[in-house]
Amino acid sequence: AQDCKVENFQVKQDFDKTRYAGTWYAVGKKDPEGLFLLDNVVAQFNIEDDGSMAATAKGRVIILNNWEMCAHMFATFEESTNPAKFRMRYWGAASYLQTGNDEHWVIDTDYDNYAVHYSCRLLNEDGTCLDSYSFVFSRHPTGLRPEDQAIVTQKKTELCLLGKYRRVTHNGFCESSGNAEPP
Ligand code: AZE
Repeated sequence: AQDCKVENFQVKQDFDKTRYAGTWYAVGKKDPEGLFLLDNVVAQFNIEDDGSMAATAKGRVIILNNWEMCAHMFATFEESTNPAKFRMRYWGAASYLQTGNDEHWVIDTDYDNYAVHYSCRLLNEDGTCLDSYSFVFSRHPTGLRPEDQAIVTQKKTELCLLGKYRRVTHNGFCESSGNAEPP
């Protein structure tokens, strides 16, 4: 019962962005094509005064001529008819970072421990995804609780991405050597 068509992927029912707000540590990720956040990825979701969702994120990146830095990113989210499906406009604190406008789907979350995010950037003719990225988030920097691991594995399978994730390490890179300028 799995055709891997993006339009058939199930997202979180009755997603509640208020309960989603706060800090999430990326503990797993599936990379898209091209430049991407490497590790030490922490996202902070907020609800603005007008009720819309916004976020900031940090993560280690390597840009230009192998310049390693902590990317400080901002995002605003546009809602759709499905409360768990957003359009994310994002940009970097510095101009040489990435800007974009990606899908941002919340596939599953219990709000207190884990979340599975998904974004397809490019569809194939048959409706499957050609270029996607996905984060497994935890409220705990140490990782997922054992009882959440099976759920997350199930969701990876439903996204047709099982085996394509890597662990995201947290070693404090974005807490110290943060905001240097490139040479
Ligand atoms: C996400 C959480 C919500 C806020 C943002 C996120 C994504 C950020 C990127 C950043 C890429 C930066 C690069 C810089 C050179 C989903 C983690 C903004 C995809 C590649």
